[in-house]
Amino acid sequence: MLTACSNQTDVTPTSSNPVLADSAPGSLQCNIDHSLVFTTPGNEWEAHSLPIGNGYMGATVLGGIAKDKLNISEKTLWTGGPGSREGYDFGWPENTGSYQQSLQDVTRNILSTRAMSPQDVAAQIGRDPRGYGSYQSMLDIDVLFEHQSDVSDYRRQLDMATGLVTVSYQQQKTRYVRQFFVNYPSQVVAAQYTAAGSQRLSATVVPMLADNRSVNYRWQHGHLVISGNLHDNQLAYEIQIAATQHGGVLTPTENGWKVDNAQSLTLMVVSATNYANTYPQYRGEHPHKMLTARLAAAQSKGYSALRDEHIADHQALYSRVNLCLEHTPVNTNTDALLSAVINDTATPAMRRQLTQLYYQFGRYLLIASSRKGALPANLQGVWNNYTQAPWSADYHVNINLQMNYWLADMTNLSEAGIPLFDFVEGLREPAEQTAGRLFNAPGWTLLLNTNIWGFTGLISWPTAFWQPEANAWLAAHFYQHYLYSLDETFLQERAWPVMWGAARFWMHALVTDPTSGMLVVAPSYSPEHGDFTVGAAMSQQIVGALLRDTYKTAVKLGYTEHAAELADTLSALASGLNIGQYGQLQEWQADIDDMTSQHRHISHLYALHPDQEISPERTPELAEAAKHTLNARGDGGTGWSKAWKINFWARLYDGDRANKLLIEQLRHSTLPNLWDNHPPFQIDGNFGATAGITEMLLQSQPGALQLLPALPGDWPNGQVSGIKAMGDITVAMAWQSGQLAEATISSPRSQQVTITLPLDAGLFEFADKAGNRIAVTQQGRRVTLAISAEQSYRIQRKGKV
Ligand code: FUC
Repeated sequence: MLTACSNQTDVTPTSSNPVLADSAPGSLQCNIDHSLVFTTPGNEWEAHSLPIGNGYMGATVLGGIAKDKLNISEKTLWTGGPGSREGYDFGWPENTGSYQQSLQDVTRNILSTRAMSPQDVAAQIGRDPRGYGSYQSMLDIDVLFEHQSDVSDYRRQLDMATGLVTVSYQQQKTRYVRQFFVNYPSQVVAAQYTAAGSQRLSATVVPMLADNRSVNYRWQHGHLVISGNLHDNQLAYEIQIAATQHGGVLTPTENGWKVDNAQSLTLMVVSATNYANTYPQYRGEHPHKMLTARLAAAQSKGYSALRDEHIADHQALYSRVNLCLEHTPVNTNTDALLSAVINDTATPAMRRQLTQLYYQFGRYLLIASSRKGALPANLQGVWNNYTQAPWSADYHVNINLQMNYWLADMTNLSEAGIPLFDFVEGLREPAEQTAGRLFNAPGWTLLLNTNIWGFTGLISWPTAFWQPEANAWLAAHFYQHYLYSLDETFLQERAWPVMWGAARFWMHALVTDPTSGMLVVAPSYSPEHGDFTVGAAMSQQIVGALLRDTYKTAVKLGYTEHAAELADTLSALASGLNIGQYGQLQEWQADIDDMTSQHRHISHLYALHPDQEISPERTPELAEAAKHTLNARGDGGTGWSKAWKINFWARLYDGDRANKLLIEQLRHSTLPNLWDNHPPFQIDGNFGATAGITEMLLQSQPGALQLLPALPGDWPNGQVSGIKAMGDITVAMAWQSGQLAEATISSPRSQQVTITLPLDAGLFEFADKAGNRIAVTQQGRRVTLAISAEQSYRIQRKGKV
C-alpha cells in the first residue's frame, strides 16, 4: 500500500513516541516499507536466511519447497569454558609473577626502543588460549514435504513490523503458507504450515543435531524432548518440541513426526541449557523443569494468541521509529533492489527505498538478537549454523561488540541495550582477576575478545591480541546510556562502578613516557597493523575519554577525592591528538603514517566517533586532519569498517560522503538477505550502518542537539520520527528540497536545550504544542529554549521551503 508518509503500522503518539505533527508536509510520497521480500527459496544459510529471534533464541528460515530447514540457535550453547576437554583458564598465565615480569620487560624495552614487532611482543606476552570454545547451533528442524516442487507465485517474506516470516506458494489449486516467529514474553519459537485448497499437507518433521553432543530422544505428554550434553564441556542442553495438526493424521516417529493429509501443522519449540552467567563455573540448574512449564504455558495459549502476544511485544519497540526517504516504490523485491544498487543501475529513489529498509533492518536485528535477560548480540547476533563459527561468533571488544550497540539508545531501543550492561557487569570478577594477574593493577580490564565464559585473558595472534583499552570503550557505553536516558540511578549504581573500575585500572597502568614526561599507554597497539609502540593515538584517546567521563561522573555524584585523582591523571595524559606531516591525524606518536595504507581499522579517529572530542566546530584543525586520514584510508574495507566510516563522515557533516559509504556497504558488503558481510556474515556492520544513518539526521551532546547535520543531496525529501537525542529527547523531523521544514521535540524531563539548525534560526518559528509562539534565544543557526516535561515543541520553517 502506498501512503503519503503514513506508516502501515498503527503508531499512537505518546510522549516517548510522538509522530510528526499532524500536518506532514503535503506532497511527500513515501511507502514506508517494512518487508524483505524474495521470490525464490533460499539455499545458502549466510546469504539467504531470514532471521527471527527473541534475544535468547534465534531462528532462520530458508523456505525450501520440498525441504524447509528451520535453524534454531540459543545464545548459551557454547563449547569451551569450565569443564572443556582442552582445559580452561580464562586466558590467564600459570605463573603470574613471571608474566608480570615479561610485561614489564616489554614496557621498558618499548619505552626506550619506541617500537617492537607484534611477533616479538606476542612471543613475550601473548599466549595460546585453551578451551575458548565456539557458539553452537542448537538444532535444525527439517520439514520434508511430499508435494512436488513445481510451484508458482512463490514468496518468502520477513515483515520487520510484525517480526513474522511468511513463505507462501501455489501448487495447482492449493495455497501453501508457512509462518514463523520467536515470541519473547513466552520464550517460544513457533512455526505453522498450512494448506488451503484441494490438496492437504503431508510431510515428515525431522530434528537434526550436530554430532558434537550426546542426543537422547524421549516423549513426554505427547511432545518430544531432546536432551544431552556437549562432548567438549558437558554443558547440558534440552529442546522440547510440540507438534499439533488440524485435519489428517499426525504420527510420532522415532525422533519426529509424520503428518498426513492435514490442513495445518503447528510446531512450538523451547530450548535452553544449564548455563548461568556466574563466575567461575557458569552453570545453573538443568532447564528441564523450566522448559516443561514454558512449553505447557505456550500450548495452553495456543498459536494465534502467541502470535498476537509476539506482535504486540515486538511492535512496542519496533514501531517507535519511522524513517521515510521519499521514493515511488519501483520494486518491492529485495533481491532486485539490492542487485540494482550493486550493479549501479538503481535510480536515486531505489537507493532511498533500500536505505530505508536497511535502516530499519538494523533496528529489527537488534530487537531480535538482544532482549533484556539474554546475553548481548554476538558477532552473528543470535543466529548460528556452525559448530565452529567464524571467530567463534564471540564478543570482539576492539570495535565489534561496541558497534553492535551504537544504535540502541539513539534509535529508541534502550531496552535492547541492557544485555550489554548485564554482560559487562558479569565480566567484572574475571576482568578484575585479569587486571591483577596480568598487570598487577586494581580495577578491571580485558583484552581483544571475550566469550560467555568470562574469558578476559590472552590469545596469541600477534596483530590482534592486545587491546586493554577495551575496558574503557565498554565503560563509555554505560556513560552514553546515562547521557541519553538521564537515569541517575543507572549512573550511580551501574555506570559508576564500571567506569571507576576501568579508570582505576588505567590510573595504575599508565606509565610516564621518558621522552615527553606525559602519561601514556605502553605497550600500545593501534589495531591491527604496524608495530607495537608507546601511546598510540587510539590508546590515548580512549583512555582520555574514560578519565574525562569518569571525572564528570565523580563531580556529579559528589565523589570529590575520586574527582581530584582523575583530574591529576588527566592533566598529565598525552592526548593522542597530533597532526602530522601530511595534515593527517597521526595514528602513532611518531609521525610515521603510511598514507597509502587502506587498513580497515581507523581507531585513531575514536575522538571523532564514537567520542566527540573532535568536532568541526570546536576543533576545526583536528576535524580537517581527520578528513585527511579518512581520505587516505579510502572508502573500502570490511562491512563494519564501512559502517564506521558512515559515522565518521556524518560527524564531519559530510552527508554525501556518508551516503557514498552507505552505498559502498550495500554494494560490496551486504548479503542478499541484507546481513552485513565482513565477509563472512558479521552483524556489526548492520548495526553500525543504522547508527550512521541516524547520525546523518541527528547528533547530540548533553544539552545540545543538531538537526539534519549531514543530510545527503540524494535524500531531498523525507521524514523521521521517534529517534532520540541525549537528554531523553525524542525528535521528529520533516525536510523538503534538502531543507528542514519542521521538527518536533519532546522529553519527559524539563531542561534547557540548544539546537543547531541547518539554516539561520531566524528562518524558523518556534511554538508549543498548542501552536503558541514561545520565547527562544537565537544566535546564527543556534536557538536555545527551555522545554517543559511532557510538552512537545515545534520548529517550523517560515513560509514555503
Ligand atoms: C576484529 C577485526 C576483524 C573482525 C574480527 C571479528 O579483529 O579486525 O576484521 O571483525 O574483529
